[in-house]
Amino acid sequence: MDFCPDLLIQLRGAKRVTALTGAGVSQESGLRTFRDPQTGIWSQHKPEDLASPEAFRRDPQLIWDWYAWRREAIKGVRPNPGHYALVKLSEHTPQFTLITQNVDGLHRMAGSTDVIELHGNIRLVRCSECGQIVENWEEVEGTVPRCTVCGGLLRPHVVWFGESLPRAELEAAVEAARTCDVFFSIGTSGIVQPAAALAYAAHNRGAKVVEINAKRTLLTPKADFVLSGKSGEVLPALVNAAWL
Ligand code: BV8
Ligand code: ZN
Repeated sequence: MDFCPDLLIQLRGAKRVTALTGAGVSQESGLRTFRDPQTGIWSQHKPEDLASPEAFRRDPQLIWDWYAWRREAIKGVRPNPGHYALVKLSEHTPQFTLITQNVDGLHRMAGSTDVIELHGNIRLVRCSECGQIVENWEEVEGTVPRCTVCGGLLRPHVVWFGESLPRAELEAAVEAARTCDVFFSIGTSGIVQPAAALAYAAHNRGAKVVEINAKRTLLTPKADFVLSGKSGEVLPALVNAAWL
Protein backbone atom coordinates (compact mmCIF):
# COMPACT_ATOMS: atom_id res chain seq x y z
CA MET A 1 0.00 0.00 0.00
CA ASP A 2 1.55 3.35 -1.01
CA PHE A 3 1.01 6.52 0.96
CA CYS A 4 1.42 10.16 -0.04
CA PRO A 5 4.96 11.22 1.06
CA ASP A 6 3.54 14.42 2.55
CA LEU A 7 1.31 12.38 4.88
CA LEU A 8 4.29 10.36 6.10
CA ILE A 9 6.28 13.58 6.70
CA GLN A 10 3.34 15.13 8.61
CA LEU A 11 3.01 11.99 10.71
CA ARG A 12 6.73 11.65 11.53
CA GLY A 13 6.92 15.37 12.44
CA ALA A 14 3.70 15.51 14.47
CA LYS A 15 4.09 16.50 18.14
CA ARG A 16 0.49 15.65 18.98
CA VAL A 17 -1.76 13.12 17.21
CA THR A 18 -5.44 12.56 18.07
CA ALA A 19 -7.57 9.72 16.70
CA LEU A 20 -11.37 9.27 16.79
CA THR A 21 -12.76 5.82 16.06
CA GLY A 22 -16.22 4.47 15.30
CA ALA A 23 -17.89 1.14 14.73
CA GLY A 24 -15.93 0.55 11.51
CA VAL A 25 -12.69 -0.08 13.42
CA SER A 26 -14.35 -3.09 15.11
CA GLN A 27 -16.01 -4.44 11.94
CA GLU A 28 -13.03 -6.69 11.09
CA SER A 29 -13.32 -8.16 14.61
CA GLY A 30 -16.73 -9.47 13.53
CA LEU A 31 -18.90 -6.77 15.15
CA ARG A 32 -21.78 -5.20 13.25
CA THR A 33 -21.60 -1.43 12.74
CA PHE A 34 -24.58 0.78 13.64
CA ARG A 35 -25.43 1.10 9.95
CA ASP A 36 -25.40 -2.66 9.40
CA PRO A 37 -28.90 -4.17 9.70
CA GLN A 38 -29.51 -5.87 13.06
CA THR A 39 -30.46 -9.53 13.08
CA GLY A 40 -33.12 -11.69 14.68
CA ILE A 41 -35.71 -10.09 16.98
CA TRP A 42 -33.78 -6.80 16.90
CA SER A 43 -34.03 -6.39 13.12
CA GLN A 44 -37.34 -4.55 13.46
CA HIS A 45 -35.75 -1.90 15.70
CA LYS A 46 -33.51 1.05 14.73
CA PRO A 47 -30.51 1.21 17.17
CA GLU A 48 -31.25 4.89 17.75
CA ASP A 49 -34.75 3.95 18.98
CA LEU A 50 -33.48 1.32 21.39
CA ALA A 51 -30.51 3.34 22.71
CA SER A 52 -32.65 6.00 24.42
CA PRO A 53 -33.91 6.76 27.96
CA GLU A 54 -37.48 6.89 26.63
CA ALA A 55 -37.21 3.33 25.30
CA PHE A 56 -35.84 2.14 28.66
CA ARG A 57 -38.65 3.90 30.55
CA ARG A 58 -41.22 2.37 28.17
CA ASP A 59 -39.87 -1.21 28.33
CA PRO A 60 -36.81 -1.73 30.59
CA GLN A 61 -36.79 -5.51 29.96
CA LEU A 62 -36.65 -5.09 26.17
CA ILE A 63 -33.68 -2.68 26.38
CA TRP A 64 -31.91 -4.74 29.07
CA ASP A 65 -32.24 -7.80 26.84
CA TRP A 66 -30.87 -5.90 23.80
CA TYR A 67 -27.72 -4.97 25.69
CA ALA A 68 -27.44 -8.48 27.12
CA TRP A 69 -27.61 -9.77 23.50
CA ARG A 70 -24.90 -7.27 22.45
CA ARG A 71 -22.71 -8.29 25.42
CA GLU A 72 -23.09 -11.92 24.31
CA ALA A 73 -22.14 -10.83 20.76
CA ILE A 74 -18.85 -9.28 21.94
CA LYS A 75 -17.93 -12.23 24.14
CA GLY A 76 -14.90 -13.94 22.55
CA VAL A 77 -14.43 -11.05 20.10
CA ARG A 78 -10.80 -10.00 19.81
CA PRO A 79 -9.18 -6.74 18.70
CA ASN A 80 -8.02 -6.70 15.05
CA PRO A 81 -4.78 -5.34 13.46
CA GLY A 82 -6.40 -1.90 13.29
CA HIS A 83 -6.70 -1.72 17.08
CA TYR A 84 -3.09 -2.93 17.52
CA ALA A 85 -1.75 -0.46 14.94
CA LEU A 86 -3.21 2.39 17.02
CA VAL A 87 -1.22 1.12 20.00
CA LYS A 88 1.90 1.25 17.79
CA LEU A 89 0.97 4.75 16.58
CA SER A 90 0.80 5.94 20.21
CA GLU A 91 4.30 4.55 20.81
CA HIS A 92 5.74 6.53 17.87
CA THR A 93 4.15 9.91 18.60
CA PRO A 94 5.23 12.22 21.47
CA GLN A 95 1.61 12.86 22.49
CA PHE A 96 -1.29 10.63 21.37
CA THR A 97 -4.96 10.73 22.34
CA LEU A 98 -7.41 7.99 21.38
CA ILE A 99 -11.10 8.91 21.45
CA THR A 100 -13.71 6.23 20.68
CA GLN A 101 -17.45 6.15 20.15
CA ASN A 102 -17.34 2.37 20.55
CA VAL A 103 -18.67 0.78 23.72
CA ASP A 104 -17.05 -2.63 22.98
CA GLY A 105 -13.86 -2.05 25.00
CA LEU A 106 -11.65 -3.51 22.22
CA HIS A 107 -9.14 -0.63 22.25
CA ARG A 108 -8.32 -1.30 25.90
CA MET A 109 -8.14 -5.02 25.16
CA ALA A 110 -5.57 -4.25 22.43
CA GLY A 111 -3.42 -2.40 24.97
CA SER A 112 -4.39 1.22 24.32
CA THR A 113 -4.21 3.22 27.55
CA ASP A 114 -6.14 6.38 28.54
CA VAL A 115 -8.81 5.68 25.89
CA ILE A 116 -11.52 8.37 26.03
CA GLU A 117 -14.73 6.27 25.82
CA LEU A 118 -17.08 9.08 24.81
CA HIS A 119 -20.21 6.91 24.76
CA GLY A 120 -19.41 4.62 27.68
CA ASN A 121 -18.64 0.90 27.95
CA ILE A 122 -21.16 -1.93 27.46
CA ARG A 123 -19.28 -4.20 29.92
CA LEU A 124 -20.37 -1.94 32.80
CA VAL A 125 -23.84 -1.16 34.16
CA ARG A 126 -25.04 1.49 36.59
CA CYS A 127 -28.10 2.23 38.69
CA SER A 128 -30.66 4.29 36.77
CA GLU A 129 -31.57 6.04 40.06
CA CYS A 130 -28.42 6.63 42.18
CA GLY A 131 -25.83 6.14 39.41
CA GLN A 132 -23.83 3.48 41.30
CA ILE A 133 -21.55 1.77 38.73
CA VAL A 134 -21.58 -2.05 38.93
CA GLU A 135 -19.04 -4.42 37.31
CA ASN A 136 -20.57 -7.73 38.36
CA TRP A 137 -24.25 -8.48 38.51
CA GLU A 138 -26.41 -11.60 38.38
CA GLU A 139 -28.09 -12.07 34.99
CA VAL A 140 -31.53 -13.67 35.57
CA GLU A 141 -33.53 -14.43 32.40
CA GLY A 142 -36.63 -12.20 32.18
CA THR A 143 -35.68 -9.77 34.97
CA VAL A 144 -33.83 -6.46 35.01
CA PRO A 145 -31.36 -6.58 37.93
CA ARG A 146 -31.71 -3.96 40.66
CA CYS A 147 -29.23 -1.77 42.50
CA THR A 148 -28.09 -3.22 45.84
CA VAL A 149 -27.83 0.36 47.24
CA CYS A 150 -31.22 1.91 46.38
CA GLY A 151 -33.15 -0.82 44.56
CA GLY A 152 -33.27 1.17 41.31
CA LEU A 153 -33.19 -0.64 37.94
CA LEU A 154 -29.70 -1.26 36.54
CA ARG A 155 -29.01 0.08 33.04
CA PRO A 156 -25.99 -0.15 30.67
CA HIS A 157 -23.20 2.36 31.45
CA VAL A 158 -23.45 3.93 28.00
CA VAL A 159 -24.62 7.34 26.66
CA TRP A 160 -28.06 7.08 25.09
CA PHE A 161 -29.40 9.36 22.35
CA GLY A 162 -30.76 12.51 23.99
CA GLU A 163 -28.37 12.12 26.93
CA SER A 164 -25.37 14.38 27.43
CA LEU A 165 -21.89 12.94 27.18
CA PRO A 166 -19.79 12.64 30.37
CA ARG A 167 -18.32 16.13 30.90
CA ALA A 168 -14.70 15.16 31.66
CA GLU A 169 -14.47 12.85 28.64
CA LEU A 170 -16.06 15.42 26.30
CA GLU A 171 -13.79 18.25 27.51
CA ALA A 172 -10.70 16.04 27.13
CA ALA A 173 -11.80 15.05 23.62
CA VAL A 174 -12.43 18.64 22.53
CA GLU A 175 -9.06 19.72 23.95
CA ALA A 176 -7.25 16.87 22.18
CA ALA A 177 -8.96 17.78 18.88
CA ARG A 178 -8.16 21.48 19.20
CA THR A 179 -4.47 21.05 20.04
CA CYS A 180 -3.33 18.23 17.73
CA ASP A 181 -1.18 18.46 14.57
CA VAL A 182 -2.79 15.41 12.95
CA PHE A 183 -6.38 14.22 13.55
CA PHE A 184 -7.43 10.73 12.42
CA SER A 185 -11.12 9.94 11.78
CA ILE A 186 -11.31 6.16 11.55
CA GLY A 187 -14.30 3.93 10.73
CA THR A 188 -16.97 6.48 11.58
CA SER A 189 -19.86 7.76 9.44
CA GLY A 190 -19.59 11.13 11.20
CA ILE A 191 -23.34 11.41 11.78
CA VAL A 192 -23.64 11.31 15.55
CA GLN A 193 -23.06 14.58 17.44
CA PRO A 194 -21.15 15.92 19.23
CA ALA A 195 -18.45 13.31 18.33
CA ALA A 196 -18.75 14.17 14.63
CA ALA A 197 -17.83 17.81 15.31
CA LEU A 198 -14.36 16.93 16.65
CA ALA A 199 -12.75 16.53 13.21
CA TYR A 200 -13.99 19.97 12.21
CA ALA A 201 -12.71 21.47 15.47
CA ALA A 202 -9.27 20.02 14.64
CA HIS A 203 -9.46 21.20 11.02
CA ASN A 204 -10.42 24.73 12.09
CA ARG A 205 -7.33 24.81 14.34
CA GLY A 206 -5.05 23.94 11.39
CA ALA A 207 -4.56 20.24 12.09
CA LYS A 208 -4.19 17.85 9.13
CA VAL A 209 -7.30 15.63 9.03
CA VAL A 210 -6.77 12.04 7.89
CA GLU A 211 -9.88 9.96 7.15
CA ILE A 212 -9.67 6.15 7.07
CA ASN A 213 -12.94 4.60 5.96
CA ALA A 214 -14.17 1.87 3.63
CA LYS A 215 -16.60 4.38 2.12
CA ARG A 216 -16.94 8.17 1.63
CA THR A 217 -18.53 10.10 4.50
CA LEU A 218 -19.70 13.66 5.18
CA LEU A 219 -16.14 14.44 6.28
CA THR A 220 -14.38 13.16 3.12
CA PRO A 221 -14.50 16.48 1.16
CA LYS A 222 -12.98 18.28 4.18
CA ALA A 223 -10.18 15.79 4.90
CA ASP A 224 -6.56 16.58 3.94
CA PHE A 225 -5.74 12.90 3.39
CA VAL A 226 -8.36 10.24 2.49
CA LEU A 227 -7.26 6.62 2.92
CA SER A 228 -10.04 4.44 1.46
CA GLY A 229 -10.04 0.90 2.75
CA LYS A 230 -10.45 -1.29 5.78
CA SER A 231 -8.83 0.17 8.90
CA GLY A 232 -7.45 -3.28 9.85
CA GLU A 233 -5.38 -3.18 6.64
CA VAL A 234 -4.69 0.55 6.18
CA LEU A 235 -3.54 1.38 9.73
CA PRO A 236 -0.82 -1.33 10.06
CA ALA A 237 0.44 -0.46 6.55
CA LEU A 238 0.56 3.26 7.41
CA VAL A 239 2.47 2.71 10.67
CA ASN A 240 4.93 0.46 8.82
CA ALA A 241 5.39 3.02 6.04
CA ALA A 242 5.94 5.88 8.50
CA TRP A 243 8.27 4.26 10.99
CA LEU A 244 9.40 0.72 10.17
C1 BV8 B 1 -26.35 14.80 23.06
C2 BV8 B 1 -23.82 4.37 22.83
C3 BV8 B 1 -27.01 16.74 24.37
C4 BV8 B 1 -25.06 3.57 23.00
C5 BV8 B 1 -24.22 6.00 21.04
C6 BV8 B 1 -27.23 18.05 16.43
C7 BV8 B 1 -27.78 17.80 15.24
C8 BV8 B 1 -28.56 16.65 15.09
C9 BV8 B 1 -28.77 15.75 16.13
C10 BV8 B 1 -28.21 16.03 17.31
C11 BV8 B 1 -27.45 17.16 17.46
N1 BV8 B 1 -27.04 17.17 18.73
C12 BV8 B 1 -27.50 16.10 19.38
C13 BV8 B 1 -28.22 15.38 18.52
C14 BV8 B 1 -28.87 14.19 18.81
C15 BV8 B 1 -27.97 12.95 18.73
C16 BV8 B 1 -27.45 12.71 17.33
O1 BV8 B 1 -26.34 13.01 16.98
N2 BV8 B 1 -28.32 12.04 16.55
C17 BV8 B 1 -27.89 11.63 15.19
C18 BV8 B 1 -28.53 10.28 14.90
C19 BV8 B 1 -28.25 12.68 14.19
N3 BV8 B 1 -26.84 13.03 19.65
C20 BV8 B 1 -27.10 12.72 20.95
O2 BV8 B 1 -28.20 12.44 21.38
C21 BV8 B 1 -25.91 12.76 21.87
N4 BV8 B 1 -26.25 13.48 23.08
O3 BV8 B 1 -26.14 15.46 22.06
O4 BV8 B 1 -26.74 15.33 24.29
C22 BV8 B 1 -28.30 16.90 23.70
C23 BV8 B 1 -29.34 16.13 24.14
C24 BV8 B 1 -30.58 16.29 23.51
C25 BV8 B 1 -30.77 17.14 22.41
C26 BV8 B 1 -29.68 17.92 22.00
C27 BV8 B 1 -28.44 17.80 22.64
C28 BV8 B 1 -25.54 11.33 22.34
C29 BV8 B 1 -24.98 10.55 21.20
C30 BV8 B 1 -24.45 9.19 21.71
C31 BV8 B 1 -25.46 8.09 21.53
N5 BV8 B 1 -24.87 6.79 21.88
N6 BV8 B 1 -23.68 4.82 21.44
C32 BV8 B 1 -25.00 2.22 22.32
O5 BV8 B 1 -23.97 1.91 21.69
O6 BV8 B 1 -25.98 1.48 22.47
S1 BV8 B 1 -24.00 6.54 19.41
C33 BV8 B 1 -23.50 5.11 18.53
O7 BV8 B 1 -23.86 5.37 17.20
C34 BV8 B 1 -22.02 4.86 18.49
O8 BV8 B 1 -21.40 5.11 19.73
C35 BV8 B 1 -21.56 5.83 17.41
O9 BV8 B 1 -21.36 7.11 17.94
C36 BV8 B 1 -22.75 5.90 16.50
C37 BV8 B 1 -22.52 5.04 15.30
O10 BV8 B 1 -21.69 5.78 14.46
P1 BV8 B 1 -20.33 5.12 13.91
O11 BV8 B 1 -19.53 4.61 15.02
O12 BV8 B 1 -19.77 6.11 12.99
O13 BV8 B 1 -20.84 3.80 13.13
P2 BV8 B 1 -21.70 3.74 11.78
O14 BV8 B 1 -22.25 2.37 11.76
O15 BV8 B 1 -22.59 4.91 11.67
O16 BV8 B 1 -20.61 3.89 10.61
C38 BV8 B 1 -19.58 2.94 10.50
C39 BV8 B 1 -18.59 3.56 9.51
O17 BV8 B 1 -17.48 2.67 9.41
C40 BV8 B 1 -19.15 3.74 8.10
O18 BV8 B 1 -18.75 5.01 7.61
C41 BV8 B 1 -18.50 2.60 7.31
O19 BV8 B 1 -18.25 2.98 5.96
C42 BV8 B 1 -17.18 2.42 8.04
N7 BV8 B 1 -16.60 1.09 8.00
C43 BV8 B 1 -17.24 -0.11 8.08
N8 BV8 B 1 -16.32 -1.13 8.10
C44 BV8 B 1 -15.08 -0.54 8.06
C45 BV8 B 1 -15.26 0.88 8.00
N9 BV8 B 1 -14.23 1.75 7.95
C46 BV8 B 1 -12.96 1.20 7.97
N10 BV8 B 1 -12.72 -0.15 8.05
C47 BV8 B 1 -13.74 -1.04 8.08
N11 BV8 B 1 -13.46 -2.34 8.13
ZN1 ZN C 1 -29.03 2.81 43.07
